[in-house]
Order: sequence, then C-alpha cells, then structure tokens
Amino acid sequence: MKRKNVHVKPYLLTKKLLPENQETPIHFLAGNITPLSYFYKRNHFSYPKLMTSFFHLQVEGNVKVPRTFSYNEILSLPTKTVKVMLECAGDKRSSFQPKTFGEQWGEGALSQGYWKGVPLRTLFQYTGIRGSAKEIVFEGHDTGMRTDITGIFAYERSLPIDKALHPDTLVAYELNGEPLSFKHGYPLRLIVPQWYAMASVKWLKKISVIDGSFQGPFQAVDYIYYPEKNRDAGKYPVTTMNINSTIQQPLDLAILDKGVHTIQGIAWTGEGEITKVEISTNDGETWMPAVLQPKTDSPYTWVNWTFFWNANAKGECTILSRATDSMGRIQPEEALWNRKGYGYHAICRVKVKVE
Ligand SMILES: Nc1nc2c(c(=O)[nH]1)N[C@H]1C(S)=C(S)[C@@H](COP(=O)(O)O)O[C@H]1N2
Ligand SMILES: [Mo]
Repeated sequence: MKRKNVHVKPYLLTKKLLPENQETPIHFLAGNITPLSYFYKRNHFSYPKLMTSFFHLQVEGNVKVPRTFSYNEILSLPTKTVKVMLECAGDKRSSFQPKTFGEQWGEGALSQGYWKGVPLRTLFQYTGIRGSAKEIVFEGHDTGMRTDITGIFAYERSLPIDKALHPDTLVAYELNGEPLSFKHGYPLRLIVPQWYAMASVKWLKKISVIDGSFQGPFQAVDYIYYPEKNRDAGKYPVTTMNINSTIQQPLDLAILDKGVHTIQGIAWTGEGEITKVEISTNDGETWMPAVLQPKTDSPYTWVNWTFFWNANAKGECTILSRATDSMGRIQPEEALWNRKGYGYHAICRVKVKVE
C-alpha cells in the first residue's frame, strides 16, 4: 500500500517523562539556534502549576531595600539579548565507565538560543546590596521530594556575587523572539552563560542575597564532583562547562561508501573560546585540523566545524575529535570519573565502517 503524507519528523530522545528529561538528537543541531521542538528538557521535579504568583519576583535578604518586581515591571526595564548555549552537567554521562548515578544522558543534553531579558544586576540597582553579601540564591517555583533526604524541597541554587552581577547574567523572559515556553521556565528564568545549566534556574520565584555559602541540596549534595567512589575526599563544586566537542556526522556505527565524506560537529568551552578542533581518522595516531566556522555574535555558544575525509580504505575505523581553547585547555583522553557523573568531556569518538 502506498503511504501518503508521511512526515518524517525528528523527536527528542526520552530519558524519563516524569519528571520530563529529554535530549536533543545531536545530528539535528544543525543551525546555530536550536528550534524549540528540539530544545532539550531537564527537570528535577514535576512541572509547577502556573499561578498568578509566578508573575511576581521577590528580591530580599542582604539588600538595602527588599522589593517585589512584577512581570510587567521587569518587561519594562532596559533589555539585553545574549546568545547562550545551555549544557546539562550530566551531558554525556552515559559514557562514564564504570557507570555512575543519574540520568544516562547521551550527547544531546545541550541546546542554544537567543535569550532576552534584563541583566540581573539591573534589579539590584533598585534594591542595593549590603557590603557583607557573598552569594545570591535563586529559588524556582517547582518543588518535590528527593530520594536521599526527607522533606519537600524547592529547586534552589546560588551564584557567587561576581558571577551573578556579570552584565550577561540575565533574568530572561524570551527565547528566540518568543515568550519563554512554560517548560523552559516561563515567565522568568535565570540564564548564566558559561556555567553548566543547573545554574540557570527556571520559574524564578525568589532571589535572596546571603552572606554565607548556600547549603541547599542542589548546591551542596548534587552538582559536586566526587572523584572517589566511597569517600567525599577531594570534592569540589560543578561550575563552568568543560571544553568539549561532539561529532554529529557521521553517526556512530555508520556504514559509509568509499569516497569523500564530510565529518562535522560542534565544539564549546566554558571559559575563553575554541581555538582549534583536530580530527583523527586512525584512532588517534595522527591529527589534522578541522575548519572552524567563523564565530558568530556570541562568545557563549558552540562553534561548528567541518573536515573533509577521503575514506579510501575499506574496513572499520574510529574517528576522533579533540578541541582546544584559548585558556590552553584541551580535551583529555579520559574524563575525570566522578560519582555523580558530571562534566564528561573526553575526546569524542565514533566508529564507522567503510564498504
Ligand atoms: N526551577 C528549576 N530550574 C532548573 C532545573 C529544575 O529542575 N528546576 N533544572 C536545571 C538543569 S539541571 C538544567 S540542565 C536546565 C535545563 O533547562 P531546560 O529544561 O530549559 O533545557 O535547567 C536548570 N534549571
Ligand atoms: Mo542539568
């Protein structure tokens, strides 16, 4: 039978539906912004129920004048648009050996777009900040239970003052020219460039300035690198994204014809910028530079790269990509294993067979 009107539409890859955790199929991250339907989704709890209280943002704690901003007031403040990629700290977790706890993300827990909002620092022009302030805590409207500690918790995270007051740290209300979609934090979410995305708190409810260091479980239990299996020795917090790259094409385990192929992918880093991506088509014996596409309008996004490969020998072969940044960082052979599986960034490898 002939089938009509078959729409071949790629979908997100589902890790879990309750709460919703879905990743982007990496080979569909073609352009430089991620269409909403492919934007990865990561949630610790069920979606909060949208209520009128969501349209007020409280700023309190060690400020001179505590204040509540209405949504409309925030929309009326001077705006800033910044193109920022978000990457989940657990992106590529499934590559860790031995396996670690947490959602077994492949390579697609990342997306990017233009975020429009108000620089967070603008709000503090209205409230002031007391001299003793050390951190700023961001509370989301979503709450729920944890498996390790009893009680009901909100999703809450803090930032050091200097990162919070960076001019590109935003209270965002638009993504790619549309009001933020509910699942990505409508009406207001924090956007923290360069940090893993756990810092970009969705459904902002309250901002508190504190003079200590925040100890909520999403700060002091989760999002900590624990390099040792059974002890907490050597632990330190997850902050900026590691240098990383992903091969989008060919796909892992692809079967290719002999001839010229385009190897293509993306590379990114949480500090400085990508200066080089190298490709090996012989499992790391020799490396050749890929062509980096010109940097666009933001230092906070991935760069696209391509490499033309003449596959003239039949057989199996491993293709690797390795990025270097302006801070002198380079992707390692092996990522630092850690108990919760954060920050995987080893050299990317795909296996192909040429026939
Ligand atoms: N309120 C709230 N904010 C949150 C989270 C959450 O569960 N609740 N998850 C964080 C994590 S771990 C990630 S990776 C990003 C995911 O953002 P997205 O769903 O818009 O892609 O949101 C962050 N902000
Ligand atoms: Mo995340």
